[in-house]
Amino acid sequence: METLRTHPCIARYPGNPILSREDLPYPSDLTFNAGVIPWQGGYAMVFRNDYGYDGRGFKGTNIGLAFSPDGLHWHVEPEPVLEARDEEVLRFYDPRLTVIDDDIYMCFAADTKHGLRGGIARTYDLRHFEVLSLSVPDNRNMVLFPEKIGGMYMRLERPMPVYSRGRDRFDIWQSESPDLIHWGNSHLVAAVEDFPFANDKIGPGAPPVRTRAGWLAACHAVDRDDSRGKNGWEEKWTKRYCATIVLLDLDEPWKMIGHGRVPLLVPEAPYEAEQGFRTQVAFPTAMLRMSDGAIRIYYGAADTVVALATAREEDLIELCLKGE
Ligand code: BMA
Repeated sequence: METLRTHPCIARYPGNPILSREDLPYPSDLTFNAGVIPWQGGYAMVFRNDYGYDGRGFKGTNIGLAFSPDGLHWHVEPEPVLEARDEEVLRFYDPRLTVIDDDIYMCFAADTKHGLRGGIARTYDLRHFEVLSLSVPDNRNMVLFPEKIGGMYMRLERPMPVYSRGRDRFDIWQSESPDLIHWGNSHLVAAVEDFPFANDKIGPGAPPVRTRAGWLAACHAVDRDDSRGKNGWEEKWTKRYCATIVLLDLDEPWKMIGHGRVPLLVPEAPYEAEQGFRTQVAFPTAMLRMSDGAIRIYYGAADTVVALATAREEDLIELCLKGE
């Protein structure tokens, strides 16, 4: 795979990473993949925390909660807010947050004894979660649109059809629901082959943001190179996760108006490419539209920390429309 470069419209926050294990008052090895929303005049974040690494695996995963006055500096609450304690569900992870009509929803992945499931939960305080729906396996990387479209709730998702598509040829789909419980009327939105720099799989990243030109949604796009050997803590890690961006029709969000044909954010900084558990990972999970025309993109870096990058909304639209 050729050398990939981060798009010039991206500026990494100089204070990266914005959250790491050192910030947590409870056991943590990896603090990453976070949902972020405006909250009570500031910002709230839920994030994935993997803990208890013994050289081979982790003892567990929980979801942590943090607050910030500016979205840059974060204070972590004393205890995690969610952890699976169930015979069937092994863990919850990769939370994404969306506010719809003043209600807060968290999409999450759930590893269960019988497959990977995508879930949606409602919360009023970010501490108590009512699970509304869990997909059939295998599905994850769900994100909700922040408003109903044509009277229906909308989500992007990433089913994993191993049997029919071959290993890891996974695409982005959209489904709709009248009540956030029953989902259907699904469409293919974007396929791996739409992204020349990906040869493996793609998936939704951040819940979409409304713009004048369409819904902007940051996604991940993966290239795999089996010659990549030891990277990070594992013996072998052959994938690279770049962030990319797509622009979807405002009224028919399964229609892609445009998308990046070059990556948006390539793991290059030391905390993305060199340090941590799985090097070469930039995994976007949240986007905020700021009042000054900037879009903030929060992403997991190296599956180890939470990082932040910004771009002008108009530059992201142009990138999608031109492809580069
Ligand atoms: C995906 C998920 C994410 C993770 C990413 C990179 O398949 O497991 O949680 O950040 O891989 O390792």
